[in-house]
Amino acid sequence: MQRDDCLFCKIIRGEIPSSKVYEDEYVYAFDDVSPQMPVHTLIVPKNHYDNIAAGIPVEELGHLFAAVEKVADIKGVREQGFRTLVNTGAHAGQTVFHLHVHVLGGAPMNSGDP
Ligand code: D5M
Repeated sequence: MQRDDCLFCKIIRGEIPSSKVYEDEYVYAFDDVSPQMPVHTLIVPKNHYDNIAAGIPVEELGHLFAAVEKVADIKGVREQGFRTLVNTGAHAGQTVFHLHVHVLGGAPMNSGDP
């Protein structure tokens, strides 16, 4: 299920443009509009969940994280390594309330990096 008023649901539906990296039956992946690293891609489930603490079924969660490996391959960061990050709620600084996995890489990261 998607939401009419959700930014990432609109991206999945193609109503807002995005730089697509990968798509399958369960997930859509696109480059972050404000990259924090040379590689910064977001992977979202096609069904809407506000965040990882909003009842996503384990099967969909599996598909979401299975896509991390595919995105890392496509973006060429699998060998060097990369960071995956999921912000949940206010204290974590979540700004878009559609569950998304950040895939960050392309350069060595320090403790202050995202
Ligand atoms: O991260 C939300 C992320 O979503 C943040 O890194 C910017 C990104 N963002 C916001 N709008 C867009 C569009 N339109 N395209 C691509 N990326 C976008 P959070 O974990 O919620 O802080």
